Amino acid sequence: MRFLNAGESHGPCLTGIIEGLPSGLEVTGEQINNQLERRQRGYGRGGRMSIEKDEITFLSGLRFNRTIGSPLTLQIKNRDWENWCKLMAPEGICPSEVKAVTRPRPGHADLAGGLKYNHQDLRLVLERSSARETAMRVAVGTVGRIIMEHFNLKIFSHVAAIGAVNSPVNPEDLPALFEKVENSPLRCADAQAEAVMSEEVDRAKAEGDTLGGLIELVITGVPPGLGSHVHWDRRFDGRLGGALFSIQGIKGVEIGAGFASAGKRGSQVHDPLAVNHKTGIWRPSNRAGGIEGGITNGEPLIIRLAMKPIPTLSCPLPSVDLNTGQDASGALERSDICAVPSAAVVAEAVAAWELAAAFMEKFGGDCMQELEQSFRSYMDTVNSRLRKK
Ligand code: EPS
Repeated sequence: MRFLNAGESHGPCLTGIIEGLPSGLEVTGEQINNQLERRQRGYGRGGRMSIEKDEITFLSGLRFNRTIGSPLTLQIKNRDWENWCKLMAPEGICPSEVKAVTRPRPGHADLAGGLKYNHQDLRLVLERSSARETAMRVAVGTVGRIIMEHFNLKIFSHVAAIGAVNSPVNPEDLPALFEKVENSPLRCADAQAEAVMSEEVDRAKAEGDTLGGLIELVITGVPPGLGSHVHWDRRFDGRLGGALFSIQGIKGVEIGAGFASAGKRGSQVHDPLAVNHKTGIWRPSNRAGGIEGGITNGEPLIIRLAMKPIPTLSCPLPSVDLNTGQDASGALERSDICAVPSAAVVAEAVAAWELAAAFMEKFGGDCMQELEQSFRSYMDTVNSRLRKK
């Protein structure tokens, strides 16, 4: 299963095409729209989110809410296009009111992208590097999530820190705290920490600055056996980590005990196995975070992501004007102060997609019945080997 997506932040729309879906999967616009709405929430977003109300349109691959096996084409219109249709017109000549962006924002793709593609107007970079693209990744990831939920996998996320303000919530408690997290504008289940986080966002805004933070993901119900130890590019930690790293602003990905395990002894890090005569072979701890040897091991996936502060600052950092070669400050663009809660929803979708792709690879089939049969027969073998009744 694979996908492509396209679309500029202020272009007419975002488009996604998924190829390799089994037929007979029930998909509704409402399921995708709910996830798109979750991504648009969050304290700290800028003016753009009051313009957009992301909604999915299906252009192919679905009939009466069932996939038919052909490529599924998804579209999200950009409402802001109305304000940009002249400045971003796909055809015609450049109107005189277009002002080229020539002062790269430090930390943004502006300069590196402008050099690589030889663009004089850095807008041609920022339009596609923008996190607007993540709306389509959530839509595509939701289709993966629908497959995963069909097989009882559940995906949770929360914000573990905004800037230097930490939440005391343990990721393993997330399933029980789901409602609190969902109702929190910062995706933080602890009211006290959330209040301090909000103040921190207000302070950054007042000072023309931005904030990053930490996100934690927990995925339950993952069967053992996704990914493989036999070849580097089939290792699930590598694939999941790579996909999560591709989310705008993500600078660190940890699985399980991650960086902390480097300073400990093996006996303190690895998860012993035990046998319970009623429920079978199990692990009393999950420091591995659900992956061993590049393969899911049947424990919940526990993943931690570090997001850097957004590089568009309303008090910009020093830069250089590429037109004049003189010192200048970085370009001013409308942006967010903090997008960590939205990035958490994006991370859920990206992880769901990677799981669904690995799931399709392992269990395969062209239709849902084949997928279900293959999964059931494999799980019967696994459960008997683990002595689970
Ligand atoms: C973004 C800048 C802002 C954000 C945008 C990401 O957009 P604009 O330049 O239109 O104000 O709102 O995020 C989204 C549009 C979105 O849907 O999440 C950036 O520079 O990355």
